[in-house]
Amino acid sequence: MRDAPRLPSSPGFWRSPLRGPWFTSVLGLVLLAGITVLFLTGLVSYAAYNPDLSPVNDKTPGKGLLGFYLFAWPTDPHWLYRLNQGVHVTLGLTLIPVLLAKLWSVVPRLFTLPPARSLAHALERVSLLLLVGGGLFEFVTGVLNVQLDYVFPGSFYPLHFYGAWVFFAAFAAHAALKTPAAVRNLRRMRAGADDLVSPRPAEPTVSRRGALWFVGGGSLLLFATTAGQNTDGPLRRTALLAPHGGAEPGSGPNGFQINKTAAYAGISAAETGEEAWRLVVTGRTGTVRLSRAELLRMPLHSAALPIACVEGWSTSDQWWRGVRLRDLAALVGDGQDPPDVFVESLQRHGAFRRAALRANQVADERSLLALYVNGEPLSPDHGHPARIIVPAAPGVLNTKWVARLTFGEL
Ligand SMILES: Nc1nc2c(c(=O)[nH]1)N[C@H]1C(S)=C(S)[C@@H](COP(=O)(O)O)O[C@H]1N2
Ligand SMILES: [Mo]
Repeated sequence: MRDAPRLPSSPGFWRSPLRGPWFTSVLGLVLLAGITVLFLTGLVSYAAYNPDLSPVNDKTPGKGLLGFYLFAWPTDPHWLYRLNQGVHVTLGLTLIPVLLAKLWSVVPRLFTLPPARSLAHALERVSLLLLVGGGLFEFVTGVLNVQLDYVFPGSFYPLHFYGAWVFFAAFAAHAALKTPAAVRNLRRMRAGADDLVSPRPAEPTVSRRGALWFVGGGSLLLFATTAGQNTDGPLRRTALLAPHGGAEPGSGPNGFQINKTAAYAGISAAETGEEAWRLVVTGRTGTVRLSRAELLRMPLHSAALPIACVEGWSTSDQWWRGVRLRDLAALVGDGQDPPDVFVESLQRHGAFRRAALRANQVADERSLLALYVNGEPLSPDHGHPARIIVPAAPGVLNTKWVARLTFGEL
């Protein structure tokens, strides 16, 4: 081979005949739609924590104006967070092959010399650095959180949240500049002169359409091995990419996914037993302490609600049975128009041992302090003797091993 260019900055170095405006444009338009949905479901997911309600709910304090869009998270439809987070995580994983193929398709541009021809060109390249760096950062932090179960306890949220704004700003600018040309490129299949087209292409081993099928097949495979984590029937076993190594939930009424076990949370049988455990409820008119037996003498109600975790897994609806939160509010003088409530677990350490629920969540008659699930007392790992369950709320607000409810003051 005479004169084979050895440097990635030489135009002839990149030889794949697949590269060209058509291939890059197809992938770019898929990402335009997909990443927009990821950004929106991500923002919604953050709002679902009700972060402006109480500092304990807010994993990114100091967000400032970036919280401009927050709203009171509703309780209807009851599967709202399950759907939103399922879409966010499943779509994010499914887009990985598309993102990688898109980066591969434009990689020659990374090595273009001179690095900057003008100030405008320099600015464009810096924005591309934010785009590529931000995109990789968001996908990597997201996958780590889903797969490794809180590798960065607490700090995942600010990283992923601020990263999303930086990435999406660069993404929006890039989309505004490139979308018109991408749409034109799709219309005319044949590539004209373009810096992505190799000046000395190698023999093709696969057509452009074949390559797209390959990328799409990769996406489909990721989808098929992820989506099952949003069920708890036999389909759950198809979720090969769901977090593993956690507690085996076993079978029977309590046989659905466990996030943190009682042992992990440091909850002992001694403190949850009939003798020791009391629920402390405080409100406008004072404090009452209730044993489990006393709770069981209150009116019990049922609600069919899922657990849906930020990590992207969820259960189908489980039958919870327990005391309505608003009935507990009524015990301490807050029956009419129940206020917000601050929930505390027996657990002494860990980010999820406390949570605040908004008045609309307390008022919903499906919001329970659950004592039973699917007809049996809660198992230790699912929060025995009592846990919170609220329609449409993220799993993190469904506090287990509840010890104290404080109505009104957060
Ligand atoms: N006390 C306490 N409650 C908690 C947690 C926790 O770590 N400690 N984890 C929360 C999270 S993140 C989820 S997704 C749900 C999971 O409930 P499960 O383990 O019963 O499925 O519990 C929530 N309640
Ligand atoms: Mo969770």
